[in-house]
Amino acid sequence: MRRDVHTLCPYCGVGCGLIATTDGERVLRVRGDPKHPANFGRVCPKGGSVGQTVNVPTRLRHAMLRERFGAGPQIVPAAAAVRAAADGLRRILDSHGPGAIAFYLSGQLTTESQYIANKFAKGFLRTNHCDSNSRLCMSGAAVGMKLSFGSDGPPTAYADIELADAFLFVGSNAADAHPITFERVKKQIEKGAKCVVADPRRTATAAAATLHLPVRPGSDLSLLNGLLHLFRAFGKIDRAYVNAHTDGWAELDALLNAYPPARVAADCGIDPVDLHAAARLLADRDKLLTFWTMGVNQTLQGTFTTNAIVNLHLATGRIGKPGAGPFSLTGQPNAMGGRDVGYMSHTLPGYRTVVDPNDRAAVEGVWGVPPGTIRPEPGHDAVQLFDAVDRGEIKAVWVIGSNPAASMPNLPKVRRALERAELLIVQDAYYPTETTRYAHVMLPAAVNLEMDGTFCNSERRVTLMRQVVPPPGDAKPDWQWVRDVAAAMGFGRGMAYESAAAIFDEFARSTAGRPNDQSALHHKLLAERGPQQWPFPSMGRSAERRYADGSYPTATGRARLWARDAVDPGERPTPEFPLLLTTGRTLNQWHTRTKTGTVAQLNDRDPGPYLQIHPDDAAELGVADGDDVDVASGRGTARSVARVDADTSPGVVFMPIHWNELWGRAASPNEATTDATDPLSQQPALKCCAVRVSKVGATPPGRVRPMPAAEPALAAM
Ligand SMILES: Nc1nc2c(c(=O)[nH]1)N[C@H]1C(S)=C(S)[C@@H](COP(=O)(O)OP(=O)(O)OC[C@H]3O[C@@H](n4cnc5c(=O)[nH]c(N)nc54)[C@H](O)[C@@H]3O)O[C@H]1N2
Ligand SMILES: Nc1nc2c(c(=O)[nH]1)N[C@H]1C(S)=C(S)[C@@H](COP(=O)(O)OP(=O)(O)OC[C@H]3O[C@@H](n4cnc5c(=O)[nH]c(N)nc54)[C@H](O)[C@@H]3O)O[C@H]1N2
Ligand code: SF4
Ligand SMILES: [Mo]
Repeated sequence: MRRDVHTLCPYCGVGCGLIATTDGERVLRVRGDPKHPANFGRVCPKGGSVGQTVNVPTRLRHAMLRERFGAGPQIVPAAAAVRAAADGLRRILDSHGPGAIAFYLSGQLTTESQYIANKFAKGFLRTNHCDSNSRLCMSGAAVGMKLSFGSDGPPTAYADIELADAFLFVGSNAADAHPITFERVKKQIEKGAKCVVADPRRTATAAAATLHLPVRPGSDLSLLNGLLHLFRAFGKIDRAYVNAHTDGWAELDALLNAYPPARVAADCGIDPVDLHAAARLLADRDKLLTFWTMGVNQTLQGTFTTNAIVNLHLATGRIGKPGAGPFSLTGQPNAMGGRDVGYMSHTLPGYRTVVDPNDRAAVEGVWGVPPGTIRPEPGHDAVQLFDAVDRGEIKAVWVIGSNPAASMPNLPKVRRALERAELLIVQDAYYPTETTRYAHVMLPAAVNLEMDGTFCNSERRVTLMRQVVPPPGDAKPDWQWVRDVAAAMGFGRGMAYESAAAIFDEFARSTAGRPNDQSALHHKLLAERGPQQWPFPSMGRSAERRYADGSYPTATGRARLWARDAVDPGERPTPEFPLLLTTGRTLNQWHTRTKTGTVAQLNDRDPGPYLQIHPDDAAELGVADGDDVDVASGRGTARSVARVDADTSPGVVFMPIHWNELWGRAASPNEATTDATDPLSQQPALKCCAVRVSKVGATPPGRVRPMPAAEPALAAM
């Protein structure tokens, strides 16, 4: 019996709705959901092929235990793995206290799984060392929006794209990273809208723009202050809006004097004529959307740059109106859900924080735990967390849905930490990954086509996914593993959920009266009425666009204009490390490739790693296209293959993040990247590190190594 099931794409934060056809056992076909407001039936190559990633030899089908680092893993019954995880955590909890236990979660888990893991950590084990890969991703935008608006979460909706007449992309290569959203933007450009892209590389996004500004890495704050300086000169400041709805204009107004076009063009390494043209294009149109992602967030000044982006909109009154506003694009499919449930080391459900006594008390009430249970100090952020493991302070880490041995900066240090962990629990859907090599306990997870649950996308839209096929072997949804380990530790009460729907109900209740109120949402409503945007409060109205009335959830009810002076972008070229390495994505691969690496047509299109380098730099180094190169920083050395290409700026080299240790020794750019972090958001500056590139030896061009297969015994399972 064939049937169609509504689900959604497990890849990017666009959050495309999918319809999967199944015979009950296999995924027969996947297509875009014509009614879903994120994609109206469209899908990109990754979403369209996701059905092929489910039943592959590299799935982790059974639980495994490994006695110590270096020993071979043994397949064990699920109950034995739960026992081992529970006993290990109990031993460490009793002998070293909660501070010795950490969780590292993911924006690729369902809201339900994120919620229960966060609750278990902060409300039962009483450790706030519960962070997530969103720290590497959305932290700068989240902290920046909270400072500017009083709340995280973008104010905009995808429907604004069709209403906009100008677009600014800052550090976003949406054509590759958010392809379906960018398709909509492109249609508007074809209809006459103008588009400016600031990126050190001429990306597919830049190529589709009206104007590309090839800014120097880390110079965006200067650019944004410079644009607002020119808007002011053009008489585009909306005084009425500024007076009625913002605080801080006087300081910002004074700061802008220091950003005349000549200085800004010099800071950014761009032509002053282009700067002027960009300002004109963006000033002359009322309906401006500004998109930003990792080129902003993954810098030492990501929070400040977010503030500066918001300033552009507040100061010109282009916010809370159709077709206008700052639009932070979410990376992972459910990083927004993770922020909603408060899965960062300083946050709690409902956009609350651990440092606020009222917030703690409210969440303790929802969780049914005694007053004073939640600790008041923020836990370690991702970088600090693995540092604490390295120092031996944190002894147990439970990783769910991330691959930190590939995706964290400064990998030599992270690997050392993982080797030292006394108990590493890795809950993943695939095997091997770079991280499973270090795991003592491996718990097999269901993937999204195998379970019920919700994701929340970039426009704050919550979509329900329904199980399409059963998970293989002993794999099960993430929340069930957490529940079962909690029960085995004696924390049954308060954690004994029977369904994802029941967890969602509790989560929804926790948001009542908060900026991200979605207390009237539940699985049944989402099944009957389709995906919904928050706010979705029980008595009030849901809103497609936030802040339409100009009132903000701050103490004064006004938004804050922050005067953010350009700060030192961190690493600069030196004689020893004369080039700047930036890192990022390609259209057909997803992160560490556990999924996309199994799909032939995606690998055909994006077959292998490379180091993009400008012809002038390559000539100076004697590097030719296809040469093996070493990319060295003070921290470590990555090895790649040179792609000589004038689409990157001179002085800036680029490596995609998708090919890591399983592909080839030292293949990951994170061998070299810096783990220095933004002081406000603690997000590492993955986009900018000083490196030296040198040729290793000529190799045949076009060499492609296959994804390593699972161990033969596992492949047969
Ligand atoms: N195909 C695909 N899509 C994805 C993902 C994937 O793995 N594959 N991952 C998803 C996730 S989790 C995320 S976070 C998003 C990321 O989405 P994006 O942020 O759009 O992707 P990146 O390639 O990481 O970086 C974007 C651009 O930032 C530029 N950049 C680097 N430094 C600077 C700078 O200082 N200033 C400016 N203005 N630009 C700079 C880079 O050249 C790069 O083109 O993509 C999501 N979508
Ligand atoms: N140099 C550099 N480093 C970066 C970045 C960069 O731009 N440059 N980007 C950073 C960003 S923005 C991000 S988001 C991170 C991403 O980094 P990671 O989170 O490490 O990337 P993934 O490969 O997506 O890892 C997800 C893991 O979860 C598994 N998985 C998939 N679905 C499920 C599930 O439902 N349940 C469970 N339990 N497991 C599942 C996958 O098999 C995979 O092993 O990388 C960061 N690292
Ligand atoms: S745009 Fe993103 S969400 Fe949509 S199909 Fe592609 S990867 Fe999936
Ligand atoms: Mo991300």
